[in-house]
Amino acid sequence: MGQGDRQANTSEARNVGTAIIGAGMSGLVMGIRLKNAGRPFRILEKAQSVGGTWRENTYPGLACDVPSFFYALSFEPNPDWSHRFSPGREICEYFEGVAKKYRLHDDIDFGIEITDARFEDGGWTIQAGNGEVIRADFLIDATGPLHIKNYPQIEGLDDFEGTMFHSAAWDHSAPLEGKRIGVIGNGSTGVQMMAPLSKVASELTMFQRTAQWVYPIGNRTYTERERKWTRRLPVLGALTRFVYRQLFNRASAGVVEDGFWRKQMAKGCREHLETVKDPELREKLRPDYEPGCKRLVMSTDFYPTLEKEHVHLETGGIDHIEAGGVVTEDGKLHELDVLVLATGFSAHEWGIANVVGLNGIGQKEAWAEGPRTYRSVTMPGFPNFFMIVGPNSPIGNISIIEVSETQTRYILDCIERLDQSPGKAIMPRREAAERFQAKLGEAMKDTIWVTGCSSWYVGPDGAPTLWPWTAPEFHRQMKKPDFVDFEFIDAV
Ligand code: N01
Repeated sequence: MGQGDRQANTSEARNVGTAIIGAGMSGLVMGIRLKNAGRPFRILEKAQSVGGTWRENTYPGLACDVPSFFYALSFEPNPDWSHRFSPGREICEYFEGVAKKYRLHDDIDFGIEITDARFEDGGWTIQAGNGEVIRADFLIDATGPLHIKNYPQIEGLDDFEGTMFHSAAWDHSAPLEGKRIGVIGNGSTGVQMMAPLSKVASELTMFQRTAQWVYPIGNRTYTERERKWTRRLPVLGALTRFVYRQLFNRASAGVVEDGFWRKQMAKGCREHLETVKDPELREKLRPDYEPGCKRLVMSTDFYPTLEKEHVHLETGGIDHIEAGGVVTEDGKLHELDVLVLATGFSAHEWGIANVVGLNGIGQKEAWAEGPRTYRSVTMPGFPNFFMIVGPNSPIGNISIIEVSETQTRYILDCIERLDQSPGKAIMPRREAAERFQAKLGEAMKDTIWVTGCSSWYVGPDGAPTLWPWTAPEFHRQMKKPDFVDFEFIDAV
């Protein structure tokens, strides 16, 4: 688009006040905060419904391995959770219910994919895939880190003649009953689907490249009686949430500092591995790195599933894929009808395709050597731009719901601050962001994530994009924006 066309388009464009990209959990929370504050906003969502990751992922066995009472908004308790770790569909319905309650559907443009946003003429010009140009004073990226599917680079992948799909694009029309099913990948996703698939498959094979530590936490069902009491006495739900929150926030210290919780995590995983009866299988499942270095997998049914007669664990490495199935490095063809790619996400392709800040510098250019933020939420050189669950958010430490609630409150504080400085835009000072990055790098050295493993936590620059401090430290740093670390520039 030429400069002249752009100017003509921006003057005609609708101004939405604040543009939030994505109607997943974070986008909805941001919308609620802005709505409660009486501020104009639109949520721009590429799909036709809300729920983000919980809308996209529908694979068998999908659940959240953070307890449901904690994986819920603090201001929207739900007494009706069916399980300690409720199924994905139930979580999606919960967020659909929240969106409905706050009448957020009136504030969402569905089916609008944002490809490009740039700061110009004191605000953001946002280009949608359908050709529409939107103007906004504030731009909030709520796209999250786990939405771009990672398709494995395996020779012959497209030659497979059976049914093949990524775990986040489950083909529910594909018959599974009595089929020979293969699963590539043994992260949280691959592990969760194994037990349900084993109940329908004639043969089920998991192709494991790197062994995973598995921490055993059972998933119990809440009885109707328990739910009735939680409905009657909301304090019971609040208490359950409080207990899980305390437990998770404390235990998560184990990933950022050595000590009691790290030892407990390791002990739990190692003891659980010893429950595998077959010594050969047990050794195949034994990782050669510290528990917690990769994102911990939680399951009590994975090992028993692998011990079933018709379930196999292949660790020999995949050589190539051909029409009939997967060929491992020993030359053996594993014939398959269905192949599931539980191969995760491109977790380091942050945000939308193109975000351009001051002086025509794009986010990708600014992050050529790895993501650089100020407290995960803002970036120097990008006025009135905010990220929810951006790089170095504590997604490997605490409930992501708590992360979003905290960051959205912080963002609103920044936006409201501008009421006192009309005509200005806010962004962090470069030296404040550099100071934050330096401390981050220093603290990262004590974390479990740098003890020698490969994982999606670690970016291409070799640095984990997680929060290297404890949960209380997150809340301390994010309690209120420290406005001396920000600059207010003319936005007119
Ligand atoms: O993805 P992953 P995921 N050849 O990246 C393998 C969240 N989540 O979808 O370890 C062969 O963890 C790869 O092997 P390796 C949670 O945060 C939450 O499972 O790289 N294998 C690995 O085994 C989680 O961490 C819940 O050697 C290949 C797997 O694919 C995150 O989502 C539930 C390969 C990818 O594992 C991602 O989990 C589910 C190749 N070419 C997910 N390429 C909750 O309950 C990749 N792999 C909240």
